[in-house]
Amino acid sequence: MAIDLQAKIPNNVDLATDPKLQRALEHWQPKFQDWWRETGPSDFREDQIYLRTAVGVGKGGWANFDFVKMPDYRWGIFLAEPEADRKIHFGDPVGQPAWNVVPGELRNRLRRLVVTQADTEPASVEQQRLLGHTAPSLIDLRNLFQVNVEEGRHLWAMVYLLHKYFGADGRDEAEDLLRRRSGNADNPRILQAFNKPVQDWLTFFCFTAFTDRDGKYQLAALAESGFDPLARSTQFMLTEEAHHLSVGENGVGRVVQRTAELMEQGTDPRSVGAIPLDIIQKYVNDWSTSSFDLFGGEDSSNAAEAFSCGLKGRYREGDGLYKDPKALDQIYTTQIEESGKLATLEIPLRRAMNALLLDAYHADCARIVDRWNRTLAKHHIDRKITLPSLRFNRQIGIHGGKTYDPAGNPLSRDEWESKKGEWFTTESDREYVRSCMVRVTEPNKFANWVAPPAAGIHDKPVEFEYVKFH
Ligand code: BYC
Repeated sequence: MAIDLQAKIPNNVDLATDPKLQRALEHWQPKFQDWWRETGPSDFREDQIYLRTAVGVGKGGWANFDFVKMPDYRWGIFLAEPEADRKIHFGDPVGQPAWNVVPGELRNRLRRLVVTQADTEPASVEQQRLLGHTAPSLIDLRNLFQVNVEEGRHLWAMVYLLHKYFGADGRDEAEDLLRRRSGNADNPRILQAFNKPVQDWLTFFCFTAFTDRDGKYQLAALAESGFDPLARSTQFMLTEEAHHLSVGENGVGRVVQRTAELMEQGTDPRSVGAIPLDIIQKYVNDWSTSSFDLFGGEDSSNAAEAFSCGLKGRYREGDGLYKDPKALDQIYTTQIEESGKLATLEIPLRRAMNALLLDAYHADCARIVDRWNRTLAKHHIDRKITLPSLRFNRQIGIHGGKTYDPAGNPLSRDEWESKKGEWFTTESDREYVRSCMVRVTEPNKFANWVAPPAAGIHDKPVEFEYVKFH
């Protein structure tokens, strides 16, 4: 696939051969830049940041690392290489050639999926807008901005699909994506977790550990899609997403490590501006459970339709993990509170696609929490971070509105109310965490609440000057 890096919009989709589409996207470009100025990282515009920019999609050599001022970042449109004669590999149309145009009857459903995916990208940039001012180190500041610019690129990836395949409706949707605002009462972002405030770095690390991880699973399910341009867009987005997840996993891990080091030497973390384990646990409770909600209902006719018509597959569907590509005549079994006790609930498999994806996600979250717990054990701390049950604190789906403890045992509403202060942050916890957020701007220096990372970025050491202030 030809890569055009000199074009106004860098791309590997032959934009130059489609002048109408090119014009439409070039018309959207300044609006995107206005949106970035208005709601993207506040300040830091003149600073040189050591950033990765996508310049192609080939394995091993897809990105360039260099100093860039964020407003000059080259947001481009890149789709993974096409696979010759690709066939749809799940749902009712299994075995048919993958689509390169949108089948008319699937248009609305597909547009809804693309818009929902797209909406999360600018939302996260808006949520993280002010964090640069309290970055605990230069490398963390750089990582924040790396995540932000790439979420901006993911918006471009989805807006390309809207413009190219959805005509005037798609162009309207692309405009609306720049109009909605995270947390705005009148015009909020679509999914709930993307309207929550992200005001401190422990939240940022939990967000990138848990909420970006939802991104990984949703993108992976869309990368199975029978609509080939969506599959190829999301495949390449996953390549960039891996770094965002490591920022979160390692970020929380470094907070845990710092707290563990202090506890091991008998110092109360609070006495030195570091974060006690019980507060870390409360943040984990909050962000893991609001990320569970991002999977939609466990029993969902939307999810059944998206699977049946070949638009959204199961996690790693293409790797042959599942016996029946049609997922017919099978039952998904789970447990739900009924009259104060757990009872078995059976859901036809096709309707349980969100639940299946959520199970895979939960297992992945358990893996990262285990890793944090190994750090505690290494420092001889006899405590653990726990990942809540999928039933805990749910607003969406079969458990929405029911009350369970973090292990998933049913509780009365009164018990829940009396315990919730132990499980979720209070204003004073959040205020304490905010008070720890001191800005550090010297290379190789770190705020006292977070350990340095184990490694630097690309081929640079941790002590490298990742941001050069103007
Ligand atoms: N909040 O049938 P249901 C990422 C709505 S993150 C508010 O149960 P469905 C990223 C739902 O829209 C990945 N509303 O579930 C991370 C539906 O409304 P409509 C983003 C919610 O439709 C960090 C109704 O409830 N990508 O990339 O199968 C930084 C009934 O829904 C919520 C995607 O999500 C909620 N939590 O599943 C940057 C992939 N949950 O349509 C980026 C595309 C559900 O009846 N989206 N609702 O008005 C989808 O696949 C599906 O839309 C969902 C919902 C999985 C989100």
